Amino acid sequence: MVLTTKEFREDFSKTFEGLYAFDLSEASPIQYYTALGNYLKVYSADNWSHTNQAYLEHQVKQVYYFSMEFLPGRMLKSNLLNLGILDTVRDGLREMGLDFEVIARAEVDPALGNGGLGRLASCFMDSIASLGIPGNGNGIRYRYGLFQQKFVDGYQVELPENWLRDGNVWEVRKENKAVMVRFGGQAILSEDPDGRLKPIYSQTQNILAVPYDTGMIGYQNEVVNNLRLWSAEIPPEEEIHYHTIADREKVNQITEVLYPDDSNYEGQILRLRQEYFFTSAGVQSIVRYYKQMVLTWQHFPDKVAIHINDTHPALCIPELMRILLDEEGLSWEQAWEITQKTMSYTNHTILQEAMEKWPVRMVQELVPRIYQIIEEINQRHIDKKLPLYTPELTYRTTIIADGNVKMAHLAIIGSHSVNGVAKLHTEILMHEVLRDFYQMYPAKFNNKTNGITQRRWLHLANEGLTKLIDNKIGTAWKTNPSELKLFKSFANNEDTLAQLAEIKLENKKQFAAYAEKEMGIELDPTALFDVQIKRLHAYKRQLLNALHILDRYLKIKDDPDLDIQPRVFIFGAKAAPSYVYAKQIIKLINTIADMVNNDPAIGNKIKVVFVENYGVSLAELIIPAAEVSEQISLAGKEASGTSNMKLMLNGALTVATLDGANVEIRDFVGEDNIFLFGLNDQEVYAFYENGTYHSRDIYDSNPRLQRVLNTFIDGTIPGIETEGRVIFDSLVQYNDEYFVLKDFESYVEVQEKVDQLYQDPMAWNQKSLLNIASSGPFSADFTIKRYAEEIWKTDSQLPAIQQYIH
Ligand code: 9GP
Repeated sequence: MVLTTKEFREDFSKTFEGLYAFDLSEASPIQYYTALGNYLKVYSADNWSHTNQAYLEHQVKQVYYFSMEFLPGRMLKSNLLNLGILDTVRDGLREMGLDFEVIARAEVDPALGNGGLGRLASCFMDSIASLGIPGNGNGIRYRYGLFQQKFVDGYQVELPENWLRDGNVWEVRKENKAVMVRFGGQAILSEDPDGRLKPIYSQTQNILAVPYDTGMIGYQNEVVNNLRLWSAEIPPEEEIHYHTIADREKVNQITEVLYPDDSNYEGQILRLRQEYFFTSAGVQSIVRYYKQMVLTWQHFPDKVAIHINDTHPALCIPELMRILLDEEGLSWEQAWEITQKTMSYTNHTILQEAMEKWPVRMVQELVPRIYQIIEEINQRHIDKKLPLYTPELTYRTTIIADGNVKMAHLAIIGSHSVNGVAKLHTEILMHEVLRDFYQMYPAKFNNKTNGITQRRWLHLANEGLTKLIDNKIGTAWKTNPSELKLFKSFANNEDTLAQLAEIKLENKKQFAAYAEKEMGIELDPTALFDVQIKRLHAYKRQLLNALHILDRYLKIKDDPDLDIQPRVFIFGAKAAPSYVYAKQIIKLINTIADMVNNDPAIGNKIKVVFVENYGVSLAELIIPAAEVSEQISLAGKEASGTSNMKLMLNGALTVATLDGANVEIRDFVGEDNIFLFGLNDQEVYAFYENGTYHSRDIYDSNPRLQRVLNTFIDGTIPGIETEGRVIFDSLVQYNDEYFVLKDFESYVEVQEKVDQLYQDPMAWNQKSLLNIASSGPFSADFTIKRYAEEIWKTDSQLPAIQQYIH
């Protein structure tokens, strides 16, 4: 049944009046948006319940994707697109004299994640639903998301991100599905009448976990899956025990904020509390659902796949063990077999500091029964492996070591599958970082290169380009992204290339309008737009980008008439609040921006724009306008990256080290259509091994670089005495951990090549087109197909769901 604009207008007006009881013409954008959201919830309600019904009736296997972070972005447009009514609603609103874009912008972009990891989880939710795979997200409903970033005098300042201020129209509170999560106290094991050891709990703190469900709407396929986010509450029957505000606060705190500052004990224990809270609640609700199917426990892994996204949800493993052992009375062997078959784990980083470990004392204190189970898993692991491997190797793989619980070890031992997120990353895991485990469990290891949803990152974000592609190759790429390669046949078509350029220019103008309005920076849209958008971290080397800008700056200062390709350098990044060095880099880049943007000798030859509060919505504005994609991490450090894929899909040319998924981008697009530079991972490892890297020597022997670096400390860049000195020392005195100086020369060289190519618009546009046409393999649809087939063993249920409708 096709919705007409007339029907839409009538239903929407009714929804609006039902909600607000006043004249539609007097409303604010947020009210229109809320009414539209409510309208859509009703519009899609049948699909949501039919999907649930189909899954339960057919007793299909479902995947539960446990993630501490989700970054869904604004959902209004994507829900409309996926429901197939975007144009109708837009037209209907226009007929009512309302501006859809203004209404869409009223939606808050929930910042329930830090970066790539959380956004990946949301791309996966879109693909899982769009492929008709029975899948659920499981996470935390933080009352405050990742801080709102402001720049004050160039410094990052963090403000609370109150994303729920106006309510959240997409969620449904389900108190009937609440579960209890137990913390602290004691768990004393004692024999029950059947002779089994069971814990007797005393003095525990019981917290009510209340789920808020959000429909994950599949792309025009009538599927609506579920994202379940848990909120912590005082159980009504225990209100009496919470006398003081401080006591009540302790409960609220659990789901108060994403990544509370964990630089102190209180912060750390809170984070661990969050981890157990949402894993316990999620696993309990899965078990409860499973029990409706009246199957024996042995079938559990045939119906349930639990995916552990990074180590944060690794407590799923002892929690499922706890339930099977203590509540369902299974033997250890039975419970362990079921648990291992059910769990799978993705590693997203090789950085040691990001490898979670928790002090034993903390785990014992917070979740005593879970700790007992972890201890036993650990002991059994040792007992089983000691006869097979050397004691050194065996003890390197233990879960408990040096007074800590190592979450990655727990996740690997308790799962049947361990995957990395790009080919190179998986290789590094197998042969370097996790090589002991790879030796023990070679069959567990596999690669699943990340992916992105082309529906949000091309169709919605770049409507101009979408129209062009639709015209040239049809629309099938939206569900079968490999079709994008058909676009290659237009690589020599001058007319298509000219249209491509025009679309890019239009997108650049839109970003320029934003920069002018929000930041007062005037940009020339015909300049080359060069983009680096990702979390701020030393290994991602935003500093290298800054050095390149300064090198250009000095060149122009030396020769103001220099004929150089004008560039706009765009940055978007948040630094973790306690990561001082990253914040100093933000201050540095902001100060460079001020200096360069206001220097009449520089004019439009260089502009630097560091957007405030980078997030999904800003990415949707920046990416379509990008011409150069900066993927310049030190080789071997970036697990995958996903902005590299989004930027390529939108026609940016990649400047890259051979790191993360850049390697596969190179393979698909071909070496002629990417700008590679710098050390490769083997060379980096060789330097580590030989200890032969001396950044000071590079500084001493390269006058050009020396001059650039000296600007940090010689007053050239005003007002960065402290930051400039720290950064200078980190690079020159303390041996430049991420080889910025080593890669500088080849980086600026490759940037010169970028400039040269840009002088030939047809050649540039051709490469841009080839990038777009080669980006199909990076669709999350393919990634998810591989997860579903090879790890989760879940099948698409499209026919079963659609039979309810037809
Ligand atoms: O740093 C990785 C990034 O390379 C990857 O693209 C993303 C999604 O797999 O995960 C990031 N890792 C984390 O955020 C923390 O492990």
